[in-house]
Order: sequence, then structure tokens, then C-alpha cells
Amino acid sequence: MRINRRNFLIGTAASCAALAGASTAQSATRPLPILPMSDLTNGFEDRIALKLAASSHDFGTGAASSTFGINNSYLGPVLRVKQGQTLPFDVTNQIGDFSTIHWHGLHIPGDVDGGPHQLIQLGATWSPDVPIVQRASMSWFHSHAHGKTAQQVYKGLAGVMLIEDDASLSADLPKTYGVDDFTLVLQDKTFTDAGALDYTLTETALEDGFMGEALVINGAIAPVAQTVPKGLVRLRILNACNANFLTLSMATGPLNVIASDGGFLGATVQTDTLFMSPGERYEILVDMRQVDINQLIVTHGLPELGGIKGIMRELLSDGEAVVAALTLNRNDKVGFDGSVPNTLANLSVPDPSKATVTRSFELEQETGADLAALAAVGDNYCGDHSAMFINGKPMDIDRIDETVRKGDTEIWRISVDDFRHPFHVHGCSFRILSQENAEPPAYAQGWKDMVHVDGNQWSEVLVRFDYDAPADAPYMYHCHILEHEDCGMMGQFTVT
Ligand SMILES: [Cu+2]
Repeated sequence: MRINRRNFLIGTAASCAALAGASTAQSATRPLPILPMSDLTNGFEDRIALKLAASSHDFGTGAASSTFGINNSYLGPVLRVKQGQTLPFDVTNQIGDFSTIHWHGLHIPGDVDGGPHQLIQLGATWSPDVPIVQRASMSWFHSHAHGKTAQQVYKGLAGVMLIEDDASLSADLPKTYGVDDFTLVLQDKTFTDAGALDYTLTETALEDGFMGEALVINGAIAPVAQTVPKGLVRLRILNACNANFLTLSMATGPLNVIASDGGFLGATVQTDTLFMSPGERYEILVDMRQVDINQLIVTHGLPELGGIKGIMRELLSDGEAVVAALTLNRNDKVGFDGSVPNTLANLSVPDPSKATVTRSFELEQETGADLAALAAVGDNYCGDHSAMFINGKPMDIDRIDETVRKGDTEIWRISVDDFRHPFHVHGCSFRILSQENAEPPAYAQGWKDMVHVDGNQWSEVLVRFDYDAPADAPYMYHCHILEHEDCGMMGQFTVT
């Protein structure tokens, strides 16, 4: 039956008002939570303990949600570290299930990468010595326990690592943590009527990945607000959603983008909108001398809903939410008074003629598979992980898919069937040669470890691997929609 839109609106005015009321109740502005920061840049005395544990956390609904945290009730600390250090971690797992911690974005050997082969059994401690060799950049760390990654990251097993180097420490940029330098972890969550965190996988969620109804920043439901001094303000932003692509803009003025996944851009890029896939990081500068107030606006997809809720959603929002996610209110204190830099770093022009090997990766979903039924019979959320493939094969932890020679420059060409997927490669940063059949946006032309590709298109990256990943500790390449990764859209490669 087709519903006549006008009659439908008249007939359901009361329920529309009720729904609007419900969303208003959720939109009270909260203070921006500042994630606890461990500054290790001046050294550390002992091994660095990270404890993964079950906890409870109030996202702002007034109810306690069952969560996981890393030295914290939800998410982990922000680790501020420096190039040249070797970080001796003791990662202890007390979440009640097996887990791992993968260092996303780090140029490190396979045996300390924290992928599915470095399982941390319940009660065990994993003690990798992690060398920080790369330039300043925003990396992160999260669970990579195959088949459980999506649910463990959703519940909170993720944290941020801010790598500094001599250039970044002396750069003329805001760098006072929690004052003019903020780390923002953006996620989307769904809550039950009682206000508890909800992760229910419907067939749609398994196909598209889990999409949450509410935007959450550093563990608090948006909108959030922060008072800042009169000056430049730096926002280091991570899209840590399981599956949602986010579009960012400012209420006033453009975004000044200074860094991407792997470090500073060659020069500041001004853009009206910034499109971020799950797993991507960008740093931006906001000039709070020009305005008393500015807002970071985030547009994100909403989950498909059935019944009356779904119909209302379609009528009211076209399936997207636009959130004035973070309000910056200026006070009278004088802050960082420098200008937005033009030149940031010396970036070479990527030269594809240096590539000696080209590899192709086609990401596919078995759209006919009964994913909900698979989930019901399996001991994880995707049955036997066999509904999604790369090059026709679902992830198999006992199969090496590609063997790469250390130091070779390669072109990796990624294509997909009919859905937009974000592709991540471990152990490296790469340069994007083309994204979705086109030149990438200027803000994506620096060092990256994420590239996305939409239906019937392809993307190409230029990549080189400089560290060892043997057959018993291979690197992963995978879709960063975590439900797709868990369902098999992942492969393994060695570097020797
Ligand atoms: Cu995917």
C-alpha cells in the first residue's frame, strides 16, 4: 500500500509531535568530555599499563550503560608520545572474552601490530614493545578480535595516540591539551527506551554495518559545548563509528584542514565540507578571534527503521541527521595568537612510475545471504564470517592472500560491487592516486591509511612497506565497516 503523504501527516500529527519531543529531550547541550591524556613525550619510568575491562558509563541518557573501557569507563586514554620512543605496553584483558589491541596507523612490524593473530586471552597480558618511527600524526588503537571487533569497539575498546615529533612540537600551532587543542572521538550509538547502550544487529545492520541514531563525542551524546580562549583552536578528529560516514562543516567559515591520517598536509586546505569514513582522522584549525561562537556541524546517516518510526524518519529527515555537534564559546582570555599556517610539511609528489607491482582487491557482499540467520547460529555476529569477500574469498586466518617484498613500491587498486566501503591497510601510510575514479579532495592528498570506494568504481593508492610481517604475524587489509570486517571482508599479507 502506498501512503498518501498529506493524509499521513494529518493522521499522525500527534505521533510526530511525540517523536519531536523525544528528540528535544535528548538534545540538551552537555560539556565536551576531555578524554584523560597520558603525556609520555618526556619519557616514562615503567612499562605502560593498559587494562581492558568491563565497566558502566552514562552517555547522557541518565542511565548506566554496560561498556568496555581502557583504564577508563568508556574508551581509552589519549596517549601523547614522541617519534623515536619505543613504548613498552602491558595490555591486560579483563573484558570476559578474548580481545586484541591493534595500533591503527602505526608503521610497526606485524608481530606487534595487534591484529587477529596477537590474541589476548581472558586474564592474559600482552606485552609488545611498540617502536614509534613515523612523523607526527594522530593514530588510534582498537580491538581487532576477528568476529568480535564490531561489538568490542562499539562498547568502548578504542583510544587515541597522538604522535609528536620535533617539527610538530616546535610548530607554530595550538598545542595545549584541553585548552586550545582538543581530541574528538566521533561515534554513533543507539539507546534503548531506558537509556542503555543498544547493539542489536538486524539484517539491515549486517548488510550496511551498524548505524546509530545518536552522535556521540568522547562518550557524551551530542550536542556538546566547550569554552575556548580568543585565538586559534585545534581539533583532532577521529571517526570511530562502526559504519557511518560523516560530513563535517563549520557554522561560520570554512574548515582549515592541516593534517590527515598519517600527518601534516603539505599546506593548509580550506574546505566547506570534510567527508570522513570510519577509521579516518583529520586535524582542523578554527579561528576564534573572528567570532564569539562557532559550531562544528556533523551530518550522518541514520539507521533504517521499520514501522511508524521509519516512516516518520523518512518524512522528517531523509534518513540523515544534521547535528550542531560541538559549540565553541569564546571567553575573554587571550589564546594562541598565531595565524593559520600556509606551509606545513614537505610532501613529495607521489610517483606511480616507481611502482613495480600492481595488486587488485575487489570487495564484495553476498547480498542474498541470510545474515540474520547466520548470526543466530554462529558464536559471533556473523555466523561463520563467510558472507563477505575480498577477491572472492572470505577472511581465513590460516590463509596468506598476498606476499609483499619489503621496500617495493606498489599500486593497490580497490574496487567494490555496489556499496561504499572504507579500505584500510596495516603497517603503512600510503598516498591516494585516485579515489572513486577521480582525483582525491585536496585534504586527502597527504599521508593516509584509509581510502574509500563506491559502487562500480575504483580507487588506487601508492604504498610501500618497510617492516617485516611474517606468516605467523601477517598484516591485514580490510573494510573498516566493522561488521563487514567481522563478516569476512578482510585479507592477510606478509612482508619479507
Ligand atoms: Cu565494507
